[in-house]
Amino acid sequence: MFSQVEYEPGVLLVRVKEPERVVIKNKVAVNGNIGLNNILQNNELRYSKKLPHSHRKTDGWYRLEFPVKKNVKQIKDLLINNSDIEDVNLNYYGKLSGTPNDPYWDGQWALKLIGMPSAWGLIQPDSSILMGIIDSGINDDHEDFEGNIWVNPNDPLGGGDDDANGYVDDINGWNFTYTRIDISYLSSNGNYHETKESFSKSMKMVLLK
Ligand SMILES: [Ca+2]
Ligand SMILES: [Ca+2]
Repeated sequence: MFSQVEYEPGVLLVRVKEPERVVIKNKVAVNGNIGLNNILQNNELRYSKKLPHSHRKTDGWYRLEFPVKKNVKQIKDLLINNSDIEDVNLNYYGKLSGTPNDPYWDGQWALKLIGMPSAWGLIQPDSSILMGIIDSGINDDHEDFEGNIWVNPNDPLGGGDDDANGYVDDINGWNFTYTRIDISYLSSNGNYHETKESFSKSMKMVLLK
């Protein structure tokens, strides 16, 4: 998730309409029309650089640098109306935003309290990471958990402790409160513990209770 919050002062990213004809070089649009060169010179273009491209359709982009005191939004409007120019953009800074698109986000007060949005920007999804969750159980029908709950490959259901770790059929985790495999969700106060959902997209959860 990215949000556009600011842009680089004095800079425009510009694509010429016919890259095989118009080339911006040394502060001049070579083979460009008079109007285009007037815009560049009147606004004191001080540097231009052709951006690397990987395909003919992405050719023709330039980074243009004007004095930072110039209003690049005004220059943008002038350029976009020029017949030699196909597209103009401000150079927006991309900034990671950890705020999810969950419609119930506003009600999950605890996540904001522990600074979860910042953590989301740091976590790299890796399903090989197992994370133990100690809580009051889990609603394993929750759509956010689908495919994200750890499955013990060494102790399938069947009534035996196949992996000999002392817990019979600990296929997703263990309920230490009652010494059994039941890790279903139990809440006496109506609160939902969304931290589990918060991490579940990044790693596999081992459920403990
Ligand atoms: Ca076991
Ligand atoms: Ca078993």
